[in-house]
Amino acid sequence: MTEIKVLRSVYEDNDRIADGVRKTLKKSGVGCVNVISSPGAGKTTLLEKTLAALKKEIEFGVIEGDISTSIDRDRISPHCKSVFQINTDNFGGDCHLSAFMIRDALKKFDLEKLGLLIIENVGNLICPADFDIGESGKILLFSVTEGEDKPLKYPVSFGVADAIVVTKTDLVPHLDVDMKKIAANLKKINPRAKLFYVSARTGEGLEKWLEYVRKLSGKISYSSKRTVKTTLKTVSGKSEAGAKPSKSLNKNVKKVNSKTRK
Ligand SMILES: Nc1nc2c(ncn2[C@@H]2O[C@H](COP(=O)(O)OP(=O)(O)OP(=O)(O)O)[C@@H](O)[C@H]2O)c(=O)[nH]1
Ligand SMILES: [Mg+2]
Repeated sequence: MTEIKVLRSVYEDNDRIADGVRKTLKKSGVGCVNVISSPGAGKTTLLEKTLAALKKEIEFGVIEGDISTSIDRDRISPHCKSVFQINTDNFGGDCHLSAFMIRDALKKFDLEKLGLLIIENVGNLICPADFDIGESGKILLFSVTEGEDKPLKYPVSFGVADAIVVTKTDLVPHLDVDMKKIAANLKKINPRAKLFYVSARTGEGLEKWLEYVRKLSGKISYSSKRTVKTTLKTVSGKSEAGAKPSKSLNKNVKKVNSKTRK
């Protein structure tokens, strides 16, 4: 039973610090999103494209989270002056970021100048969803190579997301993936999340995603930690729960599915 007490204490301490982070961000009027996915789903690539497209409009800050290396920070740096790398192996090698890491990292930013702080969490589809880091919204990336069943198998991560970005859609014609099943599973687990289907490689779907990011910048009204989901929904307008993959994507899938059945 001692173990349960320790775990509760870890979460309570984290939540308390996360509330402090949120207060600080709110005071400066900075939106903050926590980007979560399994390793390699395309977080840094999507961020590179997003920053390159919007850096003249929005003053971004980026916190990169990884167990070790500064590879992602170095990829983001050409597009953003304010990037800070957190390596969790300095804190025991955690598979997720914690609120105290963000609290300390905020000291490196001129918050008054920022419009949107983007935090790329450690690549992991389980632990980051359990740790509030003071964000105003969670964005989950899920690549088409991961399998249609993943929303069902990782319901917590998919369930807490305010927006879900299905990535690498350019690969669909080469895969035996059922995009309708993906859409149905996403809707089943999280009917309120805003859905995007994008290819960072070809640019398909990026415009809609960029429009969403524009709306997140600087205008988020923070309330308390667990109600931030509602807050994001408000700034993003009407919920697109259950959005369907684009027509061209469906066409590609049909083509490939009929090929593979032969
Ligand atoms: N075909 C294709 N490949 C992509 C796309 N986006 C990312 N990739 C590739 O996927 C791999 C992983 O991309 P990253 O952006 O590093 O993924 P990540 O989620 O940041 O990875 P971690 O930080 O290690 O968890 C790289 O080889 C990218 O080039 C895409 O839209 N299409
Ligand atoms: Mg990355």
